[in-house]
Amino acid sequence: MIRLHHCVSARSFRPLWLLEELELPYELILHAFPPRMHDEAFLAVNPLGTVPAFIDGETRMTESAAICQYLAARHPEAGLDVAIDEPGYGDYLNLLHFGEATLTFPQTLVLRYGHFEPPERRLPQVVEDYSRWFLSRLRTLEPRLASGHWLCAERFTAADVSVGYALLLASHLGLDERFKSNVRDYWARLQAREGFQRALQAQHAAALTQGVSPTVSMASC
Ligand SMILES: N[C@@H](CCC(=O)N[C@@H](CS)C(=O)NCC(=O)O)C(=O)O
Repeated sequence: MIRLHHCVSARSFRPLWLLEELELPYELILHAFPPRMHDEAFLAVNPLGTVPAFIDGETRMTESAAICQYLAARHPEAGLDVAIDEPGYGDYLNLLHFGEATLTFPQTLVLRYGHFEPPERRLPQVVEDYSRWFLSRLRTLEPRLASGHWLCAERFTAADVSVGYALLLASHLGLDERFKSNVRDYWARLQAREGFQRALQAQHAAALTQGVSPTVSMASC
């Protein structure tokens, strides 16, 4: 069975959400954040010490967007993948990776210098600069979302999960108040999905049964 190592609301939420969208069986292992500090044995699973760590038979992966791409491609019948011969294929790959490489990256700096570092090392200027950077990158989605409910291929895909996670993280950072209208509506549509709601419930239940705090830690990314 697929095994996913996860911290509450960390990037491993992407594969968790996709697993729920696909309704696949999986084992969810919750770690307190950061796992490398709380569970030395985890370094044998992922020497980087980061989540996600994803195991499917002989396959081991540690990049959240790549795991989404893998799962969607392995289950094409669900339509969360965009096939190589579909017109939206390039758009799909671009947006899937945009979610992590372009959107989550500046948020990591906001987290670190706004929440994670001890007060004397916090840098409000970095927080504001990278919040703006994130929001300006996000604004590039506005015209795309004016003409469609989802990002590409005229349906919900793994690219929406990838970008959707960046919106979830933004909401934990209070940046959702600065979303423009089309992104705000899109974020509401994403949250209304049954797969998204089931993923939230799964992480909450697993946290409680595995003795991990179910509360979002602002340091968890
Ligand atoms: N690019 C990777 C980043 C993975 C990553 O940095 N995960 C964070 C949580 S969001 C983590 O585990 N940090 C713990 C640490 O750095 O020790 C991905 O998208 O999965």
